[in-house]
Amino acid sequence: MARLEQVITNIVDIFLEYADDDGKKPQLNTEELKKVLELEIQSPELKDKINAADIGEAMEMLDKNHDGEVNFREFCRCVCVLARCYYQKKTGKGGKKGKGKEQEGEQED
Ligand SMILES: [Ca+2]
Ligand SMILES: [Ca+2]
Repeated sequence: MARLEQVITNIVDIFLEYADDDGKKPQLNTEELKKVLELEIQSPELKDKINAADIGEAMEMLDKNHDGEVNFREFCRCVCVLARCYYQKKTGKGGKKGKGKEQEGEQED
């Protein structure tokens, strides 16, 4: 499989594996979110970015529609935030505006 395809299928597979809601709409509750952040993110820089130690804070940051769970769309945003964080670290570019407050629908580049 091509590399980008691997990334895409991994994102979907990881989400579904941890969401674990057989039959129902797959969502990550607090416990599931904690697990996925703890087990699937190892690098300290990225762990810093999303505070898995304070899972309430992480949930608040990711749960954009405030239903108490992380759906796939919200999970994708999380991955995107982490990817940008890594990109910035690697290139020193794409400095954040608005002091870490992610704006819904922002598409700049
Ligand atoms: Ca679930
Ligand atoms: Ca939500």
